[in-house]
Amino acid sequence: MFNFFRRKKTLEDSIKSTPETVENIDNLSTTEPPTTTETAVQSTPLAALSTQTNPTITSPSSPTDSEQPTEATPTTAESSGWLTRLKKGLSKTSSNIKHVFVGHKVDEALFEQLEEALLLADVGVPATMRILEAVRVRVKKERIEDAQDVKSVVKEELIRILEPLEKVLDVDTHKPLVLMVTGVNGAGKTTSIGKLTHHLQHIGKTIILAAGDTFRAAAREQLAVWGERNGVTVIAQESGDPAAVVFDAISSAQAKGIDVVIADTAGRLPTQLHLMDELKKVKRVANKALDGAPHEVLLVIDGSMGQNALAQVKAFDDAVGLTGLIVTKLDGSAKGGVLAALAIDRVIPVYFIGVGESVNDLQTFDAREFVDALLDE
Ligand SMILES: Nc1nc2c(ncn2[C@@H]2O[C@H](COP(=O)(O)OP(=O)(O)O)[C@@H](O)[C@H]2O)c(=O)[nH]1
Ligand SMILES: [Mg+2]
Repeated sequence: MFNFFRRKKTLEDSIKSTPETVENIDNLSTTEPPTTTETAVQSTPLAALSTQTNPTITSPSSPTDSEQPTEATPTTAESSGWLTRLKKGLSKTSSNIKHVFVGHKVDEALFEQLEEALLLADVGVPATMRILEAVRVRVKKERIEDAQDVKSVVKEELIRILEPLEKVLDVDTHKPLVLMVTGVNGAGKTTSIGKLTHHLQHIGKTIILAAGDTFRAAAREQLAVWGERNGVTVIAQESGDPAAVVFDAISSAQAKGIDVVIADTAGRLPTQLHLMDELKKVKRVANKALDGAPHEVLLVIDGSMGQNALAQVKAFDDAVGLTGLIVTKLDGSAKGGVLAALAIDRVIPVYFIGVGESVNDLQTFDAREFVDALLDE
């Protein structure tokens, strides 16, 4: 039985403060760490980006509008408004599914429409079949005759499917904790790092960011803007090897007693095998810098990518062994059902969901809250 009065989790609740054992990521380390010069960049103020020792990065020009993170306005209204944005984002899917239950008898036609609505919502075939099977069994067993009661069964089934994805990000077991953030271009990696930095600071953690997207100068600058906004150090290099940047960032964090290193990486498609190999190298080199690092390998996926997201999860997981997901843009055109498809395909925890572009728009994933946003009136 579900607890309908469960307290809403806050982001702070979701970040574990009690240490517990964390699985060690495979030690793939074989290569020598790259030798690089210290390139720590204090990111405040942005206009005066300067290296602490050997400057190897020049002051970046202002990012373009499209790269500029949205100004943070952490007002109470905003922090309570994220659920509204999530609901709005999911509203099309929501109305498609809810429509099935309006003015309908509980019969075969209803089941067929439900199946169609779930498939259209990106729930995918296996999860849709599982929900339909459960609904049919319960309708028969409990002699359900009201379509609204069928909706309640669908909700319960969806929650049952999604609950295994709920997991708390443990930020206390390792120091420094090293998070490596991966994904395709435009998924929301850098933005999510900015938001996560803000929230980790809020619970008293110190952070260093590693600008591991070394392909584009604009990518470094975008991270530097987030660094400036949050007042944290960004380790960057003008060009070259993302593994070297991550190595430097971890070494710097160790030297300065920093709690968390978050490594950004360049967007890549799973089909770009050489780039996937580069990611494996970043991981190996992180492990050279600190045994056991990276402690978390996160994949950021755009929630509106539908079934494509499944392929991304599989490919990145096979390549670098994912420990968690961040699903972004659920405030936009995402259909939402992809989370159920993910939960059936490969259970990788969804640590956070992105529900907007500003600093407070990162929330923990709560299955019940999500399903309520999808199917409640
Ligand atoms: N609406 C919305 N936009 C987002 C979200 N997360 C990221 N974005 C936007 O998606 C675009 C790409 O984000 P970015 O972090 O640069 O992606 P990256 O290439 O993976 O680093 C930017 O315009 C972000 O503002 C989100 O949760 N909701
Ligand atoms: Mg980026």
